[in-house]
Amino acid sequence: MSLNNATVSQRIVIAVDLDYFFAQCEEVRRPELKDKPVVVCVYSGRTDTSGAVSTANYMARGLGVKSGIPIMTAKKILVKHPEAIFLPVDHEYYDSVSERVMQIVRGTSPLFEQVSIDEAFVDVSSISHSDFDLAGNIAKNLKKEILTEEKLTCSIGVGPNKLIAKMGADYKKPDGLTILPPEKVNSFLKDLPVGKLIGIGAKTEKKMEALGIGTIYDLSNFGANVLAEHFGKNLGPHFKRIAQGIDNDPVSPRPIEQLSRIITLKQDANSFSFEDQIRPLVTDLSKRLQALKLKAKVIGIIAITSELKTKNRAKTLESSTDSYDEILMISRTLFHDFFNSGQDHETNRIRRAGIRVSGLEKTTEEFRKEGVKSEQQGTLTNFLGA
Ligand code: TTP
Ligand code: MG
Repeated sequence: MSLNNATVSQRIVIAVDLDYFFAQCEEVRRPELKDKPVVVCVYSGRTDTSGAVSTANYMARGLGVKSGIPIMTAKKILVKHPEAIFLPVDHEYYDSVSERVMQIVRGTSPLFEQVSIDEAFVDVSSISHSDFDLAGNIAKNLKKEILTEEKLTCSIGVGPNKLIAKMGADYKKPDGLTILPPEKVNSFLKDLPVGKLIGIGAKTEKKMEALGIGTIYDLSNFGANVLAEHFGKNLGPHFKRIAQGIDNDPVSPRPIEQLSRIITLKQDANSFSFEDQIRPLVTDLSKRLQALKLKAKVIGIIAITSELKTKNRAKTLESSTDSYDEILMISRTLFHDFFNSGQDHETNRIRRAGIRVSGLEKTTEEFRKEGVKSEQQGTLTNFLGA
């Protein structure tokens, strides 16, 4: 009986996507940017303006700037906006913000899957008791917490699976919340153009248009055989299923691979004179490791030079650690070696410094617990099978 209930209970997935992520991170550390067009760029280095736009804030987007366009084009679009700000990407900083946000999202439920730097799914079926109203409240609280803790807005979709949750998150941006219980899925999907379906790119959309498929509704009613003929025997039926809002892909937690913290130094340095500024990073990392019941096999330092070049050094340990003292001691040695190794001290003058721990392993205590868990599961399976 209870097995039956568990089988039929409603799955509820939350999809979180941070708004204009890189550009919003820039606004957080420089609030004066908020009322200006902000364009974050990947400079290729050939000329001052060669490269592409990584992302832009909504003010710049409103004027026509989009991810992927050449920086030159963005400059032309914003030529009448001398207040517009163009900044280079700062991956280390976005990584550390992302990691803190993901920590908040993961706090909702351990059934958490991070899919990109600014996007994650959480399966909240169990903690919401499969109730969409409760799941909506969980989503609202999550938005509030991310805003309070990190001053960032995000858009959230709540749906019966990952596909619908993700489409809900994309539906209203920025700062959106779209709740799609199963009874609302069909009316939500039907009038949207097929190009809005996750997994249908511009090329496929064009091909579908040629077949007379304009909306998701058209696709959901299209003959599976004809779709298979045009898109292949796997993809054709897959497109039809997603147009019907069907997606059985579970939220699959992935192990955390690394944690890092980085700061901008009070002043550029060419020796390890900033240990006081590094200590809080080590405290933070050591606490995070302990909270996650993980230990690091590799301790590394990140040094970003005055010319914004990122340099990394790392040491692999004999046995993994989560200890503040050990992480600090190794970081200290790595920084000393880093500064002493430069032929010319000028090239090792750094503006930003960070610590990264990787090669993360579960603590023995966690392994033991997992062992017990899987034994219990085994017992349950045997019992049900008997
Ligand atoms: P997205 O979530 O796709 O975009 P976004 O967060 O900037 O904007 P939105 O409000 O629509 O969610 O991507 C996350 C980050 O990934 C983005 O801030 C910058 C980076 N990115 C690129 O560098 N190049 C790209 O073409 C895209 C799409 C994203
Ligand atoms: Mg985003």
